[in-house]
Amino acid sequence: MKILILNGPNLNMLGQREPEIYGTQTLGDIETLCRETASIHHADIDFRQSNHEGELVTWIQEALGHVDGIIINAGAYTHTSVALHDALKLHACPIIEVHLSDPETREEFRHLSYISPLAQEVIKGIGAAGYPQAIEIIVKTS
Ligand code: CA2
Repeated sequence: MKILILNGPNLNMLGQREPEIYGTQTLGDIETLCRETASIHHADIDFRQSNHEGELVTWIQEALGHVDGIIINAGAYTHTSVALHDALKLHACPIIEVHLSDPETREEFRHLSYISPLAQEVIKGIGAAGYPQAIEIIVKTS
């Protein structure tokens, strides 16, 4: 089983600022957590981060037919990107949307998600723990 885990803009800065919102773990810590969970289930993960919308779109396109599930924390692109929505729509595999914080309890501009209509589940507000939970969901449903 192969799972693509995508992280959007500024998530490479995790652990350096705003720990009260996003926690103290770095993206590297989250990747380690994901690798541990994936290995328990003999799953293979491709963990990536980009600050560029087009690069994320390309990675989603390249994964067509090669992955059994996609986990995405699109960062701020969650609330703006029709391009990510359109790219994800090409996939028939399960898509799980993850957020460290709960965007719906924050500023109004974070309330709209272009990812949610395509997501089998949205996991939010539980910090880094949302990622292994998303892996478990994909493993169980595939
Ligand atoms: O809660 C989440 O996971 C978000 O996807 C994080 C995004 C935000 O735009 C979404 O509304 C919710 C922002 C990630 C920025 O991460 C930073 C980490 C450290 C310092 C500054 C930004």
